[in-house]
Amino acid sequence: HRDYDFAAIQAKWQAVWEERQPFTIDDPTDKRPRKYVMDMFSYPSGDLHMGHAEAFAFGDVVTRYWWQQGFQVLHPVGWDSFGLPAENAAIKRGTDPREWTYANIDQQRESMKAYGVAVDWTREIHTSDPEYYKWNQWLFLKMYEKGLAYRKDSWVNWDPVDQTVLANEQVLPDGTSDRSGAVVVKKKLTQWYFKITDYADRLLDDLNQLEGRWPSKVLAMQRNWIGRSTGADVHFAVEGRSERITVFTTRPDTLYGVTFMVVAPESDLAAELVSGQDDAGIRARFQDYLTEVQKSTEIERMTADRPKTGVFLGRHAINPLTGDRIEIWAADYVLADYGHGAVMAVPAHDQRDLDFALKFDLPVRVVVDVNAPVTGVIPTLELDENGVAILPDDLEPVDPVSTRVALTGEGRLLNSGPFTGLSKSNGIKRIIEALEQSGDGRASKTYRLRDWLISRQRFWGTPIPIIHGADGEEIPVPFDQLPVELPSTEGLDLKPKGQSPLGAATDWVTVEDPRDGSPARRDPDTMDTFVDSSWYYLRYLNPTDPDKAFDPKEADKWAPVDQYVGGVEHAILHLLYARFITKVLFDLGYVSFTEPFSALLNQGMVLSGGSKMSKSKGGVNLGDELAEHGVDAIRLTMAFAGPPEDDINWEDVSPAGAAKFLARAFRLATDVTSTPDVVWADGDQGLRRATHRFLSEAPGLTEAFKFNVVVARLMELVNTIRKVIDSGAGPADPAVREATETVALALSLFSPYTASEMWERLGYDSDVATFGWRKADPTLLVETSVTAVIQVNGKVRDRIEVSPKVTSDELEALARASAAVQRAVGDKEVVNVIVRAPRLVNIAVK
Ligand code: ANZ
Repeated sequence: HRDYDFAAIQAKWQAVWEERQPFTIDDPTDKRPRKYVMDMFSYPSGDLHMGHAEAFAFGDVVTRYWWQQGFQVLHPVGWDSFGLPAENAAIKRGTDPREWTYANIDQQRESMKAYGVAVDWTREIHTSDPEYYKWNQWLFLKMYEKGLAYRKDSWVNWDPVDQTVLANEQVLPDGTSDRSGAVVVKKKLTQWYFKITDYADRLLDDLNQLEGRWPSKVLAMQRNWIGRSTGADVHFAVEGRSERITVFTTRPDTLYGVTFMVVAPESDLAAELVSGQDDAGIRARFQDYLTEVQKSTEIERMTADRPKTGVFLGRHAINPLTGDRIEIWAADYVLADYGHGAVMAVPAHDQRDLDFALKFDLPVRVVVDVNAPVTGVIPTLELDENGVAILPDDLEPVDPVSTRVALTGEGRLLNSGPFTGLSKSNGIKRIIEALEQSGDGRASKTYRLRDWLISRQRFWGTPIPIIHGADGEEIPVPFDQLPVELPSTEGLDLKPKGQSPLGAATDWVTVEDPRDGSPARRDPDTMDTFVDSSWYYLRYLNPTDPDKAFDPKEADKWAPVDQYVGGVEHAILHLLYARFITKVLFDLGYVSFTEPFSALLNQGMVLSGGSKMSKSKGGVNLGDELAEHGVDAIRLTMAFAGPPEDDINWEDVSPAGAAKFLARAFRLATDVTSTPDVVWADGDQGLRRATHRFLSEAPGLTEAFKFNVVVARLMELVNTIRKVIDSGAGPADPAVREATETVALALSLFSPYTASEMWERLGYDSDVATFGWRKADPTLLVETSVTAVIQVNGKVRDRIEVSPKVTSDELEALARASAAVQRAVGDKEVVNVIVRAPRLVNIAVK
C-alpha cells in the first residue's frame, strides 16, 4: 500500500467524482459567499493540447482555492463549437460539420474529466446547439430594435480564390490572403454590422476600472485598438458644389498652413467630385488610379515611408479662415473609413502631406515656429497691415522644403493672423472657438475602432434572423419563431463561392413574408462566432432555460465573472466584444453591471524547443505526458514552472521530478500513524512553526498567482516533515500528522488526485477539496530569533542570531563583541555606529 500508483488513484477518484459531482451548484439555500471563475471556453478542433492543459490547471487552482476558503464557486465549461475548422473538415470529408464537432466535444469532455478539473458539469453549453444560438438571434433582434445592428455597403477584403470576405487580421502585410495566398482585393458588399463605435468612449473610459486587475498589456492593447483622437471637424466650401467637405484634424492650430486637400480615392466623395468635373482626362486618370489602389491593403497604405501616389480631381476648396483657394486631390494615404475620409493637408507640419507636396509640387507654408519657446509669457507681437504678427528676425523657422522633414514639434503659431504667437494648445482652443462661431467647424473626436462586421458567408454559424421582403424591406423574424435553425447539409455544397451556402438551400431560404404571406427570402449569412462568445458567461447561469437567454436574478447573484482565465491572443477582439455586449445588456436593463470580467489572468504558452506547440510542428503530446507522468504531476509541473503569465519551455521543466515529489508527499500520508483526534499542541514545535508559517502565507501567495512559490514552500514542508520523522520524533508525532494534513490540503489545489487519496489514507471520509483551510495559530508565527547583519564600512562581516526584541544598545554590544568584527576593525578608529535593531549594525571606521 506504500506504492504511489497514479493510474490506479486517478481511476478510483475519477469514478468517485463522476458519482458525487462535488462541484455542482444546485442548492439555492446555500448561504456561503459566491465566486465565479471561468476559463475561456475551448474550440473543439481535436483533443485537448498542452495549451488547454495549462490554462485549465491555473483556472482550477483558483477555483479550488476559493472552495477551500469557504465559497461556493461556479466553474462551468462549454464549447465554442461554431466556426470554420468544422466547416472545412466537413468539406474535406463530405460530411456534416455537426458530426466532426460533436465527436470532438465528446473527446474533449472525456479529457477534461480525466484531467480532474473542478467543474459544474450540469452547465455545459455548446454554441452550435439551437438552444444556444437561438439567444444569439434574440440578442441580434434586441440590438436591431435599438439601431445597434444595421446593414451597410462597405469595402471589404476579398479573397478571389476562396471567394470569401477576410478579416483585416487575415490579410498579410504583403497584401495576400493568409488562407489562399491570393492577392486580396477590395470589394463592395452589403454586410451586417454591430454598432460598437457608439460605445467607444465607454469602452475606453471603463478600462480604468480594470486597472491592476487585468494585465496592463491587455489594457494598453484595448486602448490602442479603440484609438481615440481629439481635435476638430472643419468644413471647407467647394467651388461649384453646394455641400461643404468636412475633414477631421488633430491639429486645428495649423489651419493657416493648409495648402491643399486630399480625399480617399474609394470614398463616395471622390467619385462625386470627379464626376462633377468636365475634363475627361482627369476622370480617366482617376479611374485608373482607383483600380490600382484597390489592390493594396490598409496596412500598406498606412506605411508612412511608402512613395506617395495620387491624382488631382480638378476641383478647388476654400480655406474657411484664410479664404485661400486650394486644390483637391485623391491619394491612397487617406483612408475612406477613418474620420471623414478627407484631410486638410498641412505639408509644413505633417510628414505624409510634405512627401505628397514635394512629389506633386504643391505649396508649403510654415505656421508653427518650432524654435519658439512654448512656455513663459507670450511676447506682445506687433501686427502688420494684414493683421499678421511681425516676428523678430532671430525666429526665422527652418525650411521643411529644403530639409524634406516636416516640423512636427511644438512651438508658437506663425503666419496665422490673429492667432500668431499662441502656443499649440491655446491655438487649438482659440481656432476651434473661431470655427464654432463662424459655423465652419467644431471640436470633435475620432476613433480607430470600426463597427463590428458580423456577417459571414458561411454555413456553420448562427443564421441572421432577418427576412428580406420582395420590396427590399428588412423584416425581423418574430421572436416566437426563433430559433431560425440551420438546415441539414443534405444536398448542400459548402465550398466557398462568395455567397453563403445557405442561399442555395432553397426550401430553407424561401419563406413567407410575415406581413402578407408573399414570397420572401431569409438572410443567408451567418454571424461571426465572436457573437457567440460575447455573452456565454451569462448562459452558464441558466444553461437550459427555454424562455430566456439568462435570468437577470442569477446574473445579479453570480456575475460579473470574478476571475477569467485565458490566452493573451484574445486580448483585443473577444474581450472587447464581450465588454461591448455587456454594456448593451446593461443599457437594455438585463444586467446591473457594465464590465463582464472583474479580473483577468493570461497564462503564458507552453513551448517546445522555444516555439509554440502545434500539431503540424510536432512538439509534446498532452496524452503521452499524462500517461507517462500522471495528471497530477503534469498539473504540478505547470504550476511550479514559474509565474503563470510566463511561457513554459517544456524542455526546461521536469514532470518526472514533480511525480517524484508527489510520491514523497503521498508516502507521508501512508506513514503517519497518529489518529485524527491527536492533540497537535503536543507535537514537535519546530515542525508546527513550519506548518503554521505555510498556513499563513500560502493563501496570499495563491491570490497573487504566485503558484510556483506555494509549490516551492510545499516541497520545503514535505522535506521538513521527513527530517522530523527521521530525526526521532517518528510518524506518531502529532505535528507530523498536522503537517501532512496541511500538505494534502494545499496539494488539493494543484494535484487533486494525490491529495484526495492522501486525505482518505489520513482517515477522513470528507472531501479534501471542500474541507476548508486551517487558520494559522498566531502564537506559532512569532519569530523566536532574527538574523542581524553586522557591517564594517558597509561590508558584511558577521551575522548573529538575536531576539526580535533586542534593544539597540544590546545589539551594538553584541556586534562589537563579534570576533569577525574585531578582526575587521583592528586598530582603526570607530567614527560612527548605526544600529537598526533587530536587523542591522553598521560600524564606520577610519
Ligand atoms: C491636419 C494635420 C496637421 C494633421 C498636422 C496632422 C498633423 P490620428 O492622430 O491618428 O487620429 N487624417 C484625418 N483623417 C484621415 C484619414 N481618413 N486618412 C488618413 N489620415 C487622416 O490622425 C489624425 C490626423 O490624421 C488628422 O490631423 C489628419 O491630418 C489625418 F500637422 O490634419 B491632420
